[in-house]
Amino acid sequence: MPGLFVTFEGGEGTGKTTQLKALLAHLRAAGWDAIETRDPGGTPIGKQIRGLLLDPENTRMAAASELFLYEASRAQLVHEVIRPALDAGRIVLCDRFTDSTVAYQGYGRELDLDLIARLNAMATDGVRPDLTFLLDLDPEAGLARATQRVTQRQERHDRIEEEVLAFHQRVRAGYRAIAAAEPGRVAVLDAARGMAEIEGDIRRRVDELLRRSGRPPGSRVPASG
Ligand code: Z5A
Repeated sequence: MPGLFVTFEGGEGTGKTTQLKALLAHLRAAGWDAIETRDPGGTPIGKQIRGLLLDPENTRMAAASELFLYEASRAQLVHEVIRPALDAGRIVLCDRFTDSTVAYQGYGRELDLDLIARLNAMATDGVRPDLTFLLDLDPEAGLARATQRVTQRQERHDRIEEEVLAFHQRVRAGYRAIAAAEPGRVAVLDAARGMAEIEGDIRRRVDELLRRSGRPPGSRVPASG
């Protein structure tokens, strides 16, 4: 695919959204044709599915229902947003993607990892991230950040945030296993550091990837690797 696909992964409150937006601003300022999206969400259908998934009132949702809803939202996102943008040579920055399902439903809910791999393959239809930033943080610290934000905005924790600490610890272990299995794709970042330091690491990695591509800003990005 001619575009470049970069995903941001990690547990609650690790700073994914903050870092994605900072990279987007940096790339656009440098003249690159970059877009942002999120999984779940990112499409009108995906927004409706996201509402179902995160509603804290949905306490009786079965683990299999949860898995299929995440995959349904992702299939729509790939079909409607990600694949067309990559085909057009754009840079796509996505807040969460397939690794979230492996970490949350596979390691967190302890669903079958082979089944998840097959569903991810079906939902993405061959679209895979070129580069993934994994923001790694102790779940207690991440949940504390999320709680602070929820309190400031007078919101409620969502259904997944309300899971017990042991769940979030399994999710972190899952992410680390993914990174260990795919070190070429997944860059692990210590998310306990200051925002500016993390931002610098991300910029350097992406700028280097773009420089190696040899294209001037604003032009199409050739396939990586
Ligand atoms: N989920 C799943 O189970 N399966 C799947 O397949 C997928 C998802 C795709 C989606 O929520 C939920 O769905 C998620 C996983 C599950 N679980 N939950 N809940 P989401 O992605 O929309 O929400 P989130 O992951 O919970 O994001 P978040 O809490 O918004 O966290 P974040 O994006 O990583 O962080 P942030 O919004 O950038 O920052 C959080 C706060 O920390 C904010 O006040 C920042 O100012 C602050 N912050 C950020 N960086 C720093 C640093 N470095 N130092 C100090 N403070 C910081």
